[in-house]
Amino acid sequence: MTSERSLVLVKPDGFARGLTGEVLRRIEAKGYRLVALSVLTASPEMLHRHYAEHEGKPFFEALVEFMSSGPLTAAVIEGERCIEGFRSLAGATDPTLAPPGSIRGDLGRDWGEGVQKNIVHGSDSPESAAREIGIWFPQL
Ligand code: DAT
Ligand code: MG
Repeated sequence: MTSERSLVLVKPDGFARGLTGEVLRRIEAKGYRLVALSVLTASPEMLHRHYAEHEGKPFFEALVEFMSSGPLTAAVIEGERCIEGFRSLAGATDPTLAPPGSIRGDLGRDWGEGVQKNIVHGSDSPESAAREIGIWFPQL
């Protein structure tokens, strides 16, 4: 058994476009379970912690500003290899390069705003998942 948990965000662009249900539908259709679900507007402080690995990169401040610009949906999902599995469902970071069939490939738009508005976040490793779940759902 390699059941694991991952932290998923429907980012403010996806939330504003009404895509939360579509993202959750794909997660559930794949067979992953929802463990926790929350709608909130994240503080810059939370996002500095969440995106700590990117601190100092040229896009970091704009990313934090965008991610704190409005409500988003945070979820913890659970299932066999769901960390890798959700990354596959999401597709590549750049929505133009993400394959059709993936969330970013089907729904993501890169219309002059770079790759920032790519609808979803998913943890990239068990260590990241544990760290991120602690930030978004400290009660778990
Ligand atoms: P991912 O979200 O696929 O894990 P990442 O961790 O490399 O990608 O980057 C986090 C987010 O930061 C990403 O979803 C969008 C934004 N981002 C990444 N690279 C960027 C770049 N070169 N310019 C602008 N935004 C970028
Ligand atoms: Mg990442």
